[in-house]
Amino acid sequence: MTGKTIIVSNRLPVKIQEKEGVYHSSASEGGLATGLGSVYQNGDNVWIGWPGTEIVPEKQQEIIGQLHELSLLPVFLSQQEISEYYEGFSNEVLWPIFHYYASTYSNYRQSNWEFYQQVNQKFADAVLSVAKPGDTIWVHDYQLMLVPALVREKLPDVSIGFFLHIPFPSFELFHLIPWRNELLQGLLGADLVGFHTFDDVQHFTHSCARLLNVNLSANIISLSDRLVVAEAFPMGIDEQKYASLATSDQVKSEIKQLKSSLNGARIVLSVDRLDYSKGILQRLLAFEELLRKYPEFIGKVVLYMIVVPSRDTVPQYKHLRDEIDKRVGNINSLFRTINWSPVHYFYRSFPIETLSALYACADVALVTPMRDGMNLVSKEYVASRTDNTGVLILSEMAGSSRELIDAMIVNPNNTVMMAETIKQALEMPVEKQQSRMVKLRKNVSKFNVTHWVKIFMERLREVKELQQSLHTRYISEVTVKAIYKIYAKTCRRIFFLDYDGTLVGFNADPKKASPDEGLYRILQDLAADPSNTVVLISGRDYQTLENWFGHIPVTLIADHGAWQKLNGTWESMPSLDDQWKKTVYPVLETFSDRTPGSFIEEKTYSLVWHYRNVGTGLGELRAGELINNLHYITSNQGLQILPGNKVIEIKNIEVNKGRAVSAMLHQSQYDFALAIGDDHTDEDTFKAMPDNSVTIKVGSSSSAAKYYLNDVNEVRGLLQGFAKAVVVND
Ligand code: GDG
Repeated sequence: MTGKTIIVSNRLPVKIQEKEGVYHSSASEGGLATGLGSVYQNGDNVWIGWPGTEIVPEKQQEIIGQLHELSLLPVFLSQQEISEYYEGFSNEVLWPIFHYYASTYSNYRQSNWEFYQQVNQKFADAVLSVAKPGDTIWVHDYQLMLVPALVREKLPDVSIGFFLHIPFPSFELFHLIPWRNELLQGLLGADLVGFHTFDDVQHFTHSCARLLNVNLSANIISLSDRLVVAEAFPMGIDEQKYASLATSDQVKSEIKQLKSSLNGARIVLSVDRLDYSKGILQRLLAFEELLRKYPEFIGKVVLYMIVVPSRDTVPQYKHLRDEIDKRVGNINSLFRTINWSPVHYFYRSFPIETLSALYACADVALVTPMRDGMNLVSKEYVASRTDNTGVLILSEMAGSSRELIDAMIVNPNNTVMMAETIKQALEMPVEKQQSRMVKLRKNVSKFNVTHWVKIFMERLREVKELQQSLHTRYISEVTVKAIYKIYAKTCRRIFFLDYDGTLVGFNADPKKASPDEGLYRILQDLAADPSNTVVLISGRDYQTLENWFGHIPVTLIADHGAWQKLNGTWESMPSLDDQWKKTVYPVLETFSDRTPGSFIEEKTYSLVWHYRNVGTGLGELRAGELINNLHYITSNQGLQILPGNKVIEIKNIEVNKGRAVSAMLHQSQYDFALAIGDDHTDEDTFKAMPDNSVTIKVGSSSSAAKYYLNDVNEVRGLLQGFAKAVVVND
């Protein structure tokens, strides 16, 4: 990579603290800081973010200087910006919705949204103050979803990646947010949008398709100027750090102290930031259930619960803290003995060495969030188990449960089952613990944070290359001029033009997509030149083509080549059979009955199932099912199944546009041949064209065509130019 890399996140990877008017910075141990350390501390690279505290204006220059030494660039935020952008919008709108806490905790205030926009602009300005074309920018997390588009606006060709650390919710939740479209458009400023899991990718692409009406093909979103790739990159940790910490002298002595303080009681460990998404209250209920149902554990097991203070200025978090206090008090008062307390609860953070000692000591780690993007604690526990013992109980709602499949997976709402699972974990024989832990450790070690950074950056480079290769295929003005020049010098020319999606846009009712005056004029002008043969080659039935174009001097090929109008009369391909329709029609009928908005079109030699008016998602789902069913029925019947633009067409294998095109090309010698089309069926046309011809696909997805144009308007513009081309070049 040539340019520098710029990391952008809400918080810088250092903590700034003020002591008697002097500011000090100390490194933060977060997973992101560790993983990206190797990136931002290299060459000209830089990390942009908020220093985590309000800095008075007269001290800002000094802080900029201090942080510059560490390759960091601060974005200063006022108290009001922090409370509206960070606490108000990020933590009271995005966080709850994205963690499936819609109605209870989300608060939609216009002024919070305005501050979110304003602060995102501030971050984008900071990026733009250092970014140059050729640089790579990697933006992190839900606080900065608008930054990619804001940067793209000013630096259209720069490489931008975005990674979301929290889950992306299903459409049903996401579309509740009043500013959902703006948020998606912000993200689509990136070239690559990364998530922890494949579910998140699907939720995101689905929301884009439903709300923005963009073209979606698997995980690729096509915009008019670019394509954007969405992909899962499960984040890892610095597993070696945790493994070696666990065996360091300092940690060993902490382990000793801890063990002696517990009088041989076994440890169930829980570590989280204070957050309602972490399932802390449910976990306490499960532990209480364990003690109630299995009193043999009284005096033998403790729940060691660390809750790291976080966002406690937000009212819901304060309330949660009070609830935890109450429930811990309740359990302790119910079960405590003279020399044993069931819950050891700490509402504060500890140095990493203490955390590591706890990971190394804990017989069971109880990681049961209600919803979590990934959850690094589960991976840190695994990495710390250097002797391969210990049991991880993991919520199925944590992103990490997709990878750590050898954990004991639980539903965090099922407190009864969680209690049973804790019991099983405490009673699990060592060999069984080891056989599970070995597999878990392999996974955590292979997919570590360095690997995560590496594959994200590699993919971002690949996406840029993909975009560039497509870009070169887009017909530039220079190419258009060259085509017009050749056109002007030739005298036996043929044009194969598809109709729907090429010459006219799509309409919910196919009958309404009729030609307009402008299109008639373009075709008539083109056909007026005696050197030109203009062929309309469509999947439409011949009656429709006759009605629409019978009166103008163009050659018509209907039904993908099953019908042709030669010398003024329509002729069908000889010896085509349509008996198969009797078996296929009832299948299509069943699907139409089950899928509101879909309908069947019958043509002479084909049947078409249309699903343009079916809700997004359901249409695609049914289309997939239909294709599966049809494959079974149509095998050995000489039929082909053609998925098109919101249609599935079934027809005889002999009928395809390519055959019709070849036949026409053989009838005469042409010195200029051009074909334009937009869907699967036009690929046969492109393949049948001679090497020196001009083939153009409408839309930028992969194709056998040499070039592509974006839409119908661009096609019409190109065709209009031919009439003028001759005049200019004469
Ligand atoms: C977000 C997403 C996603 C905890 N207590 C102490 C301490 N910690 C450290 C842990 C761990 C980190 O905090 C917590 O990370 P999680 O991943 O568990 O959760 P979030 O903070 O909610 O993170 C999450 C993550 O982003 C990364 O993408 O996995 O889903 O919500 O590293 O070790 N560290 C120290 N003392 C403590 O007392 N030093």
